[in-house]
Amino acid sequence: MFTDGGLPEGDGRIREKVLAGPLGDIAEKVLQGERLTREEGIRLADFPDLITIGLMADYTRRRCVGDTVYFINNAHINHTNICKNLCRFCAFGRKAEAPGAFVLTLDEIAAKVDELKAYQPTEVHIVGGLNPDLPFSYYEEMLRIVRRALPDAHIQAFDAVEIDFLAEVSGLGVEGVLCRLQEVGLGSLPGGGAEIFNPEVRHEICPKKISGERWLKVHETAHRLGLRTNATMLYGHIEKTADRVDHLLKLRSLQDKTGGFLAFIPLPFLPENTSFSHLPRTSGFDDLKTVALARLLLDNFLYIKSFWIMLTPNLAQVSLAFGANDLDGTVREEQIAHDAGATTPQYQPSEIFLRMIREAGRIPVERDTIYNVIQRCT
Ligand code: V47
Repeated sequence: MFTDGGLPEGDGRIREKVLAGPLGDIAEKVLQGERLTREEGIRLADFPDLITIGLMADYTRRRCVGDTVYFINNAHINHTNICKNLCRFCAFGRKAEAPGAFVLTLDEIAAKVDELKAYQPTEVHIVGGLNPDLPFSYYEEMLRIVRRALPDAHIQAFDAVEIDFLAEVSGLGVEGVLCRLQEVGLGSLPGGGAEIFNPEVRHEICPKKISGERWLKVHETAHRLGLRTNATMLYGHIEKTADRVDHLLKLRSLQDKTGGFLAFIPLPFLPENTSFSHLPRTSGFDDLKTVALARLLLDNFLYIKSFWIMLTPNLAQVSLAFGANDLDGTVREEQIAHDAGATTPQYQPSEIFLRMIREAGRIPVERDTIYNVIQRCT
């Protein structure tokens, strides 16, 4: 057991720990590559022995996706923080008249992407607030500007919540908006806005946001149109274990149906400057267990991404031993996490990713957004 590319043969301690322990039945299923149930997910998530869960997640990671760990040379742009939803967990969104509210003009966006030319990012990642003053033409023109300046970069832009908003603003519907944005360069959708699908939790943390069902519908529509998308889960606020598991299982079901998701990114809640600033930050223990849980339940997702900006580089690196196989990217400028108290830098050069990944005994690969290999850094 745990021998084929997994753990050292004959390590009785580990066998005893995992197979003869209270999660032995789940470990057997993991070894057989069998799908885990909701109840098993809840048992895993509630089980205090992080190492046991980590061993299973690492085994699954190695068997399913091997030793490659991905990173990307990308750049984030946040075009506005004015938002009509003002989610209670979010420190980034503002009312138009609030201090610090901003909208980048199209000229400012042009100047920003011009600056990016020097770094030749292979991805430009764009997300912002739901700003009622911006016409649909602003979004189309923004993508044209990025495409003109960086014709080879993949544009990953506008999460499902923004797409739903644009469908309303433009009167084009979700499919209409996605087609129009595809025509001007949209390549894929980021995974934000998923939060936690449970409607009661959603009502408490983001009462004005589209429902989880609607979020899933937007992704399903995108997948039907040939757009790949990512998925996230915001954890560590008021949700319960079962809410996390149910969230992951909803993503797994949609992935069974469409196969359109690329990466899953667990996002630890950062409480500063939010309505939940009284809550503590997530613990390293919980962060690693959440990565492992995602790897074990999301058996149809190839990429479990640890977003180093929110997780910290150190924990993101350790998460490579708990099921993760992607560290996201260079980023360069980030506001959503930093407004909520992230103390990480906003930029990390490729060399740091190489070191983080090699130190973990894995093979660094620079990828593009849809996981084509740009460079295998052996
Ligand atoms: O949609 C907002 C979350 C998301 C907070 O798709 C918060 O590859 C923690 O989605 N604490 C934006 N999280 C970031 C995001 C993302 C990041 C990196 C890669 C990808 C990808 C997507 O951040 C928001 C929201 O879910 N968020 N406020 C907060 N206080």
